[in-house]
Amino acid sequence: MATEPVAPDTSASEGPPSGGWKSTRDYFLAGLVATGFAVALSEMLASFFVSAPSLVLTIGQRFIDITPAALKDWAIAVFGTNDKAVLIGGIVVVTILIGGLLGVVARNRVQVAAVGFVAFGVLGYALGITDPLATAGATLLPAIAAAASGIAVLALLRRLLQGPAGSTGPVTAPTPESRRAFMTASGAAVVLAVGQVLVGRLASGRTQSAVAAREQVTLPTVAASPSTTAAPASTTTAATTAATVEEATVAETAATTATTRAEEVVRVVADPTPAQIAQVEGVSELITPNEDFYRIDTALSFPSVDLDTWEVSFTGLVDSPFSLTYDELVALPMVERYITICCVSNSVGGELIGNAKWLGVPLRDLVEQAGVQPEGTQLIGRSVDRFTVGFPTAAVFDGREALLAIGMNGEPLPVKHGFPARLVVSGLYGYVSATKWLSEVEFARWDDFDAYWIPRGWAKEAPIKTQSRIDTPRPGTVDVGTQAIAGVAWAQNRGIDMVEVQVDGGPWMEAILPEELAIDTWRQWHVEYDFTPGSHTIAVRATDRTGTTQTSQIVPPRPDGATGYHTVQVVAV
Ligand SMILES: Nc1nc2c(c(=O)[nH]1)N[C@H]1C(S)=C(S)[C@@H](COP(=O)(O)O)O[C@H]1N2
Ligand SMILES: [Mo]
Repeated sequence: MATEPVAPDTSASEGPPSGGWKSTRDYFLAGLVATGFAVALSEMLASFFVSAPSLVLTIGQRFIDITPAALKDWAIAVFGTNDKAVLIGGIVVVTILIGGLLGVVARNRVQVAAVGFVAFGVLGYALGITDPLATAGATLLPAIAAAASGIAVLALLRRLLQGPAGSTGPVTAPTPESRRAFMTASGAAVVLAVGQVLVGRLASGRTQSAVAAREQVTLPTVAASPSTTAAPASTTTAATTAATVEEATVAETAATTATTRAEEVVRVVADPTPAQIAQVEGVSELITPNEDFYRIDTALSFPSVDLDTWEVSFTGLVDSPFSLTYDELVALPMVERYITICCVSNSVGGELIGNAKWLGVPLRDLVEQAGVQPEGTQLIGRSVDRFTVGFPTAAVFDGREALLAIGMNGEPLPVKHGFPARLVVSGLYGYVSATKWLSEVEFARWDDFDAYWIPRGWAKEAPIKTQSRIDTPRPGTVDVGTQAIAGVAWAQNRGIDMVEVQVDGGPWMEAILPEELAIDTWRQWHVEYDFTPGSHTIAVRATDRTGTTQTSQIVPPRPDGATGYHTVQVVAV
């Protein structure tokens, strides 16, 4: 090839690299292709087995675990909820770029490049095996496949570039024919790699096994209505013991299970009445649909739990440790409760909050069964992915709603919200209370253990602060004339007593509140306001049942929750 400098006649083990810049580029490309192929193959294999971790995801997960809090905050601030996608993309790009350098090395020293790929595989295995669901055998497979396929593809492309003599004689520039063959092979490898990624996505053994397991689950369901004539006898019997008007005690119909479980009881909660729901357009729905519910966790891929082996255990400073299988858990007496959960990272006016009907076993029943000892002042909730929360054991006994939940809005917990079981505690931020994919409830001394977020700069005790949010109007323009100003306010476990709205620093106007659903849920509010032309600033503040009005003082989420009034600027035209 005329444009290519003639390769200096140096031996493969000494002297400068041969072939100049164009050649370097070809070998770099070969390295990129080989590494991309290797990553794609190992990801595809990992997706076939629940016990084989994705090497890319485990590297990402370890990265998240060791990342200093400041970098994490920066990533969330810059990339928002895309931070995980950016991390995964970054890991893939960096890995493939390193592979490109290995390709350049392989031009003269193919063995050194091979060692590089083996190092990739070893590192992948070492990190992969730290995945809580990984088994050694299943982790070896993608690691070996990555190393072996990387070496094989690189060796093949190198051979094409160097021609038959390349393996023995000195490295020479490729002929036009060999370069064409190289480009064709590279293209084919890229196409294959993309295919592997697609197959992997479809197969995704982990997610699918949890999704499939979840679909098999039958929650303790409730008869259509205690008064329905078609209701099974057990239902009628149980209904006669109904505790309150709001709570009918109904036996499960065991719809799809063969056995009748007459003694199993669910205290259902009545659906909201029209008087409890604001009839205002633009306000958040009183019950957040599962699809719209915010999601916050440190998991890069959702932990996939095998229901046949899953257990939740009660351990630590207790008299009678025990564990429950999923079937045993589901068979326990359950309650339904409307509880609003929210994230401490929610900024004023933010969206990291939602309200759901949770079905679960009162945590108090389980803690009493375990017999927590007086020194067991901290309840630690551990997850299958090794996340932890910790809150005062006293919260289980102070009368608040605290559930070991298995159902959300009438469905088994969605995988991303913690299937098969999670904690939900009224009045405590999620990071100290709401363990998803729960595996263990352990009791310890308060000072003996700090849960996941505590060393990362967040408060150890984190009661939810009284807050309110304007949902409508949104910032922007509104029509001149009478418009609804509406939103939600929350003070879980205390209840919202009053919401006030202020426009342009004028008098505070008391908002209309529908009847309260529960002190554990947010409350919708609204006022009608006559907007005059021009720009306006709307502010809101809530007062809880203890008589405390939310503070106007502006503080950021860290360390224990943001405060300040939510304000919205509009221009009426
Ligand atoms: N296993 C696990 N559980 C977890 C978390 C987590 O990172 N891992 N995050 C907590 C935090 S910070 C919050 S705010 C809630 C969010 O619950 P959601 O995603 O169902 O809304 O889950 C909590 N439970
Ligand atoms: Mo959170």
